[in-house]
Amino acid sequence: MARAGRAAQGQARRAARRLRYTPPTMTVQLEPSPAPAQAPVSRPRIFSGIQPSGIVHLGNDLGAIRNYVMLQYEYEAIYCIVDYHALTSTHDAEALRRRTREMAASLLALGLDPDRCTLFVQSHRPEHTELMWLLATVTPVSWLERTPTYKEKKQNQPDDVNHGLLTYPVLQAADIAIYKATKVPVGKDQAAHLELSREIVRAFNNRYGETFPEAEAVYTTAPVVLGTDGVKKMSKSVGNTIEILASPEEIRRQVMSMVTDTKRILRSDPGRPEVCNVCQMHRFFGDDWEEIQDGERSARTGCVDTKKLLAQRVIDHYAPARERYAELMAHPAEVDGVLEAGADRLRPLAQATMDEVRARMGLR
Ligand code: AQP
Repeated sequence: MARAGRAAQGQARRAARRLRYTPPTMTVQLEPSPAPAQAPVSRPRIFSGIQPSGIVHLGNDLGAIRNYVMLQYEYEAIYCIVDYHALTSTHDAEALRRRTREMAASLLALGLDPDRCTLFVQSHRPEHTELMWLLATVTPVSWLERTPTYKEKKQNQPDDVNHGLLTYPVLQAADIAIYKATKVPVGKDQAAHLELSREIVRAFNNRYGETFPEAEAVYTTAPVVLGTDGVKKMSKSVGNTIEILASPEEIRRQVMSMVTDTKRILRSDPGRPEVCNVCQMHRFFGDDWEEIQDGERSARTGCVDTKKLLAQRVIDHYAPARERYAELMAHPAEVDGVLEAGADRLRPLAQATMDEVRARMGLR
């Protein structure tokens, strides 16, 4: 009886368990399961720096800034006003402060959008100089001494051959490496510097393990832009610039001072547009540059006509930017706010790289 009772209890428990188990009811017919969710696609990071020179010249825009603007839509773009670099030739504190803001306003006026890119001032992220020191310890002095710009600067400012002039490329390497940027929009005049940056990070990676990518240059279609003298690279320190945000009168004066084909003496002489700097610049300011070149070649047009046309086109092209620039300069707090927000946004990135580098080098 007792055995029969235990058996009955066991049956009851099993029945109860069966009752508790309610098979799930399929209320919705499921579609085939979707592909696994993907992480948001992160955009490759680019970095570029520009000196706070106070003026933006045609070389800057054709060689680099046009690309800054275009690439901000495609990349995670970081643009830096490199005031530490400027200290190698500028020692006027007030001028440096003013020019830094002017450069920021110029870049914003030319199309940088703080919602699409990060614009900041180099000295607001002091990690740049810390990394520079660490990279300096893997950089042979001979690499720096052979840099063409160092040789040039030594000639241009013989009374001020400071250590910063020599170390300049190491700071450039640090600027790029600290954000692990993989691309660098620069003018073709910077090709040697960028190669040196790649060599420096390669030397670091070889010694301490793969840490930094070797960033590649991104060039515009423009060659190294020649100055108004038609011989040297357009450059502030040479004084052969066309200042694109200057007044129309100033732009006209600068363009009209341009040296054209030196062998074309008379108006009736056929010109050589392939060596004429003015004809070459027309390529960037209209679709009719071949016609313009043809006019020069056949002496249908004179150099003065071609220069007047170029001056007008440069003035017209930059008129909206000139207006925006004036507005921004009338609201300096807004410009400064963009720069501060930019430096703040970059803090975690810069600090993470420094943590990694210090650990690799045995500093922590
Ligand atoms: N002439 C140029 N042709 C093409 N690209 C140029 N860039 C400068 N000049 C030319 C590009 O502009 C960006 C900013 O460079 P930077 O800050 O080195 O330029 P900068 O100081 O305005 O150059 P300068 O005038 O030559 O300065 P100084 O006289 O002080 O040395 C870079 O991407 C550069 O390639």
